[in-house]
Parts: sequence; C-alpha cells; structure tokens
Amino acid sequence: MINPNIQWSFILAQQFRYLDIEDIVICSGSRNSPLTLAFNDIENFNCHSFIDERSASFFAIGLAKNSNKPVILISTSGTAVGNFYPAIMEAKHANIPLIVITADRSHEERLYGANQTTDQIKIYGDKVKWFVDLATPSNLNGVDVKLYLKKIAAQAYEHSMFDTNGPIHINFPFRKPLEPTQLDLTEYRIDFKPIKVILPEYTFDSKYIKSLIDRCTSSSFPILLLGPDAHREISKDVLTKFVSQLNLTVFVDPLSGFKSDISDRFILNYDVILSKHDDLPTPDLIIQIGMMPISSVLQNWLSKYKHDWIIISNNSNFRDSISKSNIWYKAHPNSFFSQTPITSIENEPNQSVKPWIEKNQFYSKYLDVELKKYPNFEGSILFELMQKMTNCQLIIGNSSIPRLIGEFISKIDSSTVINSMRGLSGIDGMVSYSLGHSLKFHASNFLLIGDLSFIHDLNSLLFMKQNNISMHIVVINNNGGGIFERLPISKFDPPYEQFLFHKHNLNFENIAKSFNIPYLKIESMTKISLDSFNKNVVNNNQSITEILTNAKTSEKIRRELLSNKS
Ligand SMILES: Cc1ncc(C[n+]2csc(CCOP(=O)(O)OP(=O)(O)O)c2C)c(N)n1
Repeated sequence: MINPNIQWSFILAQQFRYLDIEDIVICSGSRNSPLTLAFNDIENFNCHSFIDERSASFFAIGLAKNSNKPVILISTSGTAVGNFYPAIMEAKHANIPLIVITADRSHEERLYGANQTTDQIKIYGDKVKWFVDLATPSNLNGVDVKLYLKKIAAQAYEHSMFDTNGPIHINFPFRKPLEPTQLDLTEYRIDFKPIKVILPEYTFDSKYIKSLIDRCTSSSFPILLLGPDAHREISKDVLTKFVSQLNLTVFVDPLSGFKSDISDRFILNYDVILSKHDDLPTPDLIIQIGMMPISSVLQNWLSKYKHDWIIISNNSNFRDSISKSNIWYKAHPNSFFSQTPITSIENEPNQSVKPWIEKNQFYSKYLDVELKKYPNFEGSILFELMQKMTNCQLIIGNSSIPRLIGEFISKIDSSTVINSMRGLSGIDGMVSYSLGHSLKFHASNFLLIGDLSFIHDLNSLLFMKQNNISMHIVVINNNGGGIFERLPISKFDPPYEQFLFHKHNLNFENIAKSFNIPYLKIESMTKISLDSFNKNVVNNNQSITEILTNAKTSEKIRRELLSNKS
C-alpha cells in the first residue's frame, strides 16, 4: 500500500532534482524519515548524513556558497530545528541559497504536549525569505497533490535564488506510519512533467552606466574598495579590464579573494600605511564592491570622507556600516561591468596614486624584513604559513586571523583561492562551513582558525573523518580569544581572563587522536617545524596542526610594528 508521507516526499524531491539541486544534507531523526527515504532513493542527489544539526547547517551553507545553487537541509522536529538558526542567520546576511525542510507532527497532534513537538511555524522569523507549512500528507480526493508539491518546490527554489539569494523554510508535517510497508520503493518513483523555473537577468539602462563612467573619468583620485566576498560578485577578468580603463586605485580587503597580482595599483598594505602616515592623498570618489572592508584603520580614515560613495551590489542589505555612501546601483557587479562600454583610457597613474603605490611597495619589503625578527608573532606565523599555501584553497576563520592578514601579509600567491564566512562574523560552525566549501574543491584545502573557534565546532571532525574530506586545519592556539587583547577591556581583570579571553588549556593532540586525524604540534616557528608541517600536508589528506602562540606578546609586537616609531 502506498504511504502518502513517502509519496509526497518523492514528488517534492523529484521536482527539486529537476531544478538542478544536487546536495541534500540530512540530519538523523525519525519524523523526517519519509524525506530521508525519498531523497536518498532518487538518482543523482548527493546525500550527506549528519548527527549535529548546527554542524550540518554550516556545512550546507559552505556547499551552497561554493556552488551558488540551493542546498536542501533536512531535520526532524523539536530542538533539532532550533540548531539550524545560526546558519540561517549567516545565510540571510551572506545571501546564500538554502532550502530548509523541517519535519513536524501533523496539525492535530501539535500544541498538546506531544513528544519532541514545538511551534515550528515561522520559527526563523524574517531570517528566511519565505515560509510554508505544508498540508499533512494523505490521500486527498480531488486535489492534484503533484501540482501542489511541484509548485511548492518551484516557489522555494525561486525565493532562494531571486532576487537576492537566501534561506527559505518548508515545514513538513507527517502523520504515522512514517515507513513504507516494503523495502523496494519502485512504486514511488513516478514520472511527471516538472515545472521549469527560469530566472531573469538584470540589465541596467545604459544612461546609468554612462553616468558611472563619467563620474569616474571626471574624478582625480577614484578608489575602488574590494570588500569581503568581492570575488563572488566580480570575476578577475572583468575587474582587471575596468580598473585599468577607469584608472581606479584598488584597496584590497584580505577576504575579498583578490590579491596584488593584477596591477601595482592594487593596495594591500593600507592598514600599515594608514597606521604610520596621515598625510597621503584622499580620494574624491569611492566605489565599493563586496561588504564593508574589515579594517578599522581604513574605516576611521574614511569616516572623514565627504564625496560620492557608490555601492554596486545586488545584496539586499545596504552595505554601509559607516554611513558614508550615497549612491546604490542595485546590480550584480559582474553583469553591470560586463555591460559597460568603457572608452576612456588613461593608463598612467595620476599624481595622487603615486605616493600610495610607493608606500605600498615600501611596506611590502618592510614587512618581509620586520616579520623575520619575530618568528613567534602571530602575524609572522601567518606570513610563513601562507608562503607554503599555494595551489590550494585557503579558508580564513574569523577573529584576529583575517585582521592580522590584512595588517601584515603583503603578498598572497595568485594560485591561492581565499575564502571566508563573513555574513555575521560568527566563530561558530567555521570548520563545518569549510568542509562544505571544500567538498568539491579539487586541490588542497586549508583552514586557518583560532583555538576558541575550533573548539566551538569540534563535532564537525566526525563528519570530516567519516567522509575523508581533504582538509588541513591549522589552529593558531593562543589559549583563548586573542582578539580581545586589542581592546581596552583587556585591562579589566577580573572579569577579563575568565569571561572574555577564556583560557581553556585543552590538549588538542588528544582531540585529534580521538578522531584519528594526523596531528602536529608546533611550539616555535623554525625551518624544521615548517618542514614538518609541509611533510604532514604532503603525506596526508587530512591533518590538524596546532601552533602555540602567546596572545599578550603577539599584541605587543603588533602594536610596535604598526606604530609610528618603527
Ligand atoms: C558565535 C560567536 N560567539 C561569540 C563571538 C564573539 N567573539 C569574537 S572573537 C571571539 C574569540 C575568538 O577566539 P579564537 O577563535 O581563539 O581566535 P583569536 O581571537 O585568538 O584570534 C569571540 C568569543 C562571535 N563572534 N561569535
């Protein structure tokens, strides 16, 4: 006999497959078993199995961000649903397409204290772009169930992908029995005419494009800010063309995914330059692609800025946390600039750019020399490690690591693909996210992460091990939250050490051992330890390297290197 729970799950899953969705992340549970059976049975879905919903959901957004296709995330009812919340927040802020399907009890079983049952209606509030509570599967007479579910899947897809990508939520109630009467599910695999969803592409009226070109060409010192995730919005080829033709100087955020290899007008060292000089030319036009750059020194410098600030972004958040921008082109930068018929060519850098280029080159050499003097400073460690990370994907955790890279790393190999998770800058789910982002990346994957962020997501190591995902995790272990050493609160102890810094004294070797992942401890950065690191990476598909550092000493050196005196 046909079980309607499974039949409905098959129809929904089949329509999703026709919409070219490939990855399904399924969390262990009984109420969602009709969905598990259906998605697992349909050919060409990649189903990933998780025990921890928080880890699963961050893994899903890593996958979705990498493929730019919706990933389906499935859970049972109850607290399992709540564990998706942080990743849904991240997906909303970072515009990641995610289709969350939570199993629930049928409508008549809710609200009366049934086990593992809570109010799941609109549980994610406005963090999701669209919500639907489905009808409970049954043999509905006179209702076209196929059409009903195909339309649900089509709308879910559309909302997750248009006009900005984001998370959506389908609550799916099931009445027992949840299992089929036989193992063979052939009778559920039905053929049907799917709904096609064709999404529009924006084109901009040429008068707006022309006005941007005119604005750039009449400016004496236009700056392009490439913020975090800019590489998701514009390709290197398109960027290279319009930067040189519009004579832009480019300030490159460490998480933008871009490096200095495009032209010498790409300024990576603005943190150290601005820390030491306050007399450099200021821009008279700013264009921003990607999120607001993370550097607080840069943000301070720009807080006095008074001219036009243009944001080009398809993101529905107005990406200006310092309230300086006054023009927003709601466009995907790549298609916007691909449409741009640029004619004005002025390849010689103007007078305002020259001092910036000189300082950028000077500090690139300066940092190379200075960092060598302090081998155990966290900035120097990142410098040395990043020299070794080529032809790979490098995912950068949150907290001090991206800031130190911005401040001290002046060269990143052009073969290194940089990624991060910056929607809300959480320290949660970072390892899981990296595993999702790396699953389909066919080269070495590295994650640079702080110790507290690593501890936050230890459950992910189970999935990493079981699925043999290629990943080398490098934990910069300063035995607490080193970032807080930068703040005035670090002088207020107690409560600082216990409640902010949070010393843990954990033994990471034992943790690595319990997951059977190759482990290396580096107590001091020497040539020998770097060679061991290389060997470990070359010989293993996975590894955990723990590098011991001292947060207070590192912060002292950091300040010295950035101060006017050095
Ligand atoms: C989920 C979440 N909880 C708390 C914070 C606040 N927070 C920001 S950085 C940080 C400490 C991170 O420490 P670690 O990962 O060791 O990196 P380090 O600061 O040493 O670079 C904390 C707790 C956050 N960003 N996200």
